[in-house]
Amino acid sequence: MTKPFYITTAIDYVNGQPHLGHAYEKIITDVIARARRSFGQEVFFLTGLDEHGQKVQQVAQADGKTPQAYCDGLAADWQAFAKKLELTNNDFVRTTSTRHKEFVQAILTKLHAAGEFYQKTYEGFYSAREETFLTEKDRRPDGTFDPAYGEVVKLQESNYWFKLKAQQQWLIDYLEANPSFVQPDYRRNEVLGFLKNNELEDLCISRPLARLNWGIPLPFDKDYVTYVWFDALVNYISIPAAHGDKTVLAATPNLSLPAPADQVDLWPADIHVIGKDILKFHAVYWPIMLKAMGLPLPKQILAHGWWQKDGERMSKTTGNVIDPVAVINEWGVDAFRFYVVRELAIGPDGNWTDAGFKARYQAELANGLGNLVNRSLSMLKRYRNGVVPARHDELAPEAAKVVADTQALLEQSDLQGSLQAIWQLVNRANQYVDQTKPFSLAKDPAQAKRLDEVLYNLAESCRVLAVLLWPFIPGTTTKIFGQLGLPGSPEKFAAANWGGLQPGHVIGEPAPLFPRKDV
Ligand code: ME8
Repeated sequence: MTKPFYITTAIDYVNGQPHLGHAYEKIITDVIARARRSFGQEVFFLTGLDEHGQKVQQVAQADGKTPQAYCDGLAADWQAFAKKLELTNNDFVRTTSTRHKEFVQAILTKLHAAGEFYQKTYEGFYSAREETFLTEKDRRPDGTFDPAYGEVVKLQESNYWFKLKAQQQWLIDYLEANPSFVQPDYRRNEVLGFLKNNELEDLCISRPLARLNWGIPLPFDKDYVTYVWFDALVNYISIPAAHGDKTVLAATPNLSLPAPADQVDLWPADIHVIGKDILKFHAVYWPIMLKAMGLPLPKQILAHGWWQKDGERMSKTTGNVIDPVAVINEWGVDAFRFYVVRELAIGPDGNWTDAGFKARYQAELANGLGNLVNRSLSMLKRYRNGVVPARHDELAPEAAKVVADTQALLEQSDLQGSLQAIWQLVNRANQYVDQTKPFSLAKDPAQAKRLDEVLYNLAESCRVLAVLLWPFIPGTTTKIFGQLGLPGSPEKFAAANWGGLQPGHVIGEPAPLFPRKDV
């Protein structure tokens, strides 16, 4: 059996409600997962929550709850959010679960026994918001720290450190030899630049209980909990282990949890989808951790950019936020999924404007795709009682090109490019209606054959579009199939080949897909 395609998202801190940035990352990952499934690949898609650390402990305290009660309450909201986005994740990790905590402890025990850690006292600066130590080098030219670090406090404490210094060169070599390991290219160059121009500091992997108790206890020293990032990154292998991943289990013979009866083959991950701000953790610390554990590296780290709203950083304090749930309730989940993927390529930063969202809804969804499907099927219903005429291939070559282009772009996870390619067919088919004027042909009995041809090309284009668009807007494409009188969902990419609609087949009832709104 071939190895499933294993794809993950970052796991989100549960210190509030999900926002646009979280939604975006989960949606692009879901589109890639669905696209791979539609190609016939088995996929394992993992997402979830990062529940430990000082940030979570602080908000729980402010809320008058224990951290666990606080996380349990919010985890339900986040899981409901994943459903609202129509994510097809195969599992949902919570880092407070036993299966994850026990696994992290097994890893720590193994690395400790292998001499990878040492204890030392550190004096310096600490940012709770970023859960990280800072040095003089992190100061800006004016002597202050970037406000992104939040409050920075000076502290002195004894901790366990993970030896990284000796790892610098092989990682540079690896990044240079494997251009697709970090994508897009400019992010890879950023990592290489960092590694070539800085000496890698050892990584502090503990926090003293006296300062923070909301974490996984170090198995070899009861006075400490595990640094939240060390805990969080391990989710990418703790969950495969819980599913019986043979590679991961072979590297953790000391794991006390019983292994499942059936083995699976997930690790290494095919893609870790993450935001640009956590690139160093994934492209520097994580590979080094994996190497120390004796595990292969993930095949790709795909870093997306950040969303702003109206040109400014989103912030709860200023109220400059997008509530994805409110947008979805008003416009539908597919309008939201479509907009974020179409608006922003995976890589650069994006900017949400309400006007931009409404403009795409109106032009591309309502007037573009929606109008095409509605008028194509309504005319087939009106002029031919909904019975599909004989096959005709006038638009077949153009459709075939769009299908091939879309497949190639999806294989490279170029989702925005795929939608652009697919819209070439939407636009071409709409133009075809305007050029062939089926409403005029219908008035002339001598044009009956030509009208049949046009109606077939239009209905078949709608079917092909439903197949191509399924990973992006699954609910809408299932509706298109329903209106075409076809069963189920257009889940199989192979069905995008021209000629699937059979002559004599009777379609269902046309209905608007994207109601026009007065905006
Ligand atoms: O970093 N636009 O969690 P997190 C786009 N728990 N993406 C955004 C964004 C924005 N405005 N804001 C956040 C963490 N993100 C860790 C991850 S993984 C082992 C641990 C993205 O809740 C961000 O880049 O702060 C990250 O990929 C994800 O949301 C979770 O961010």
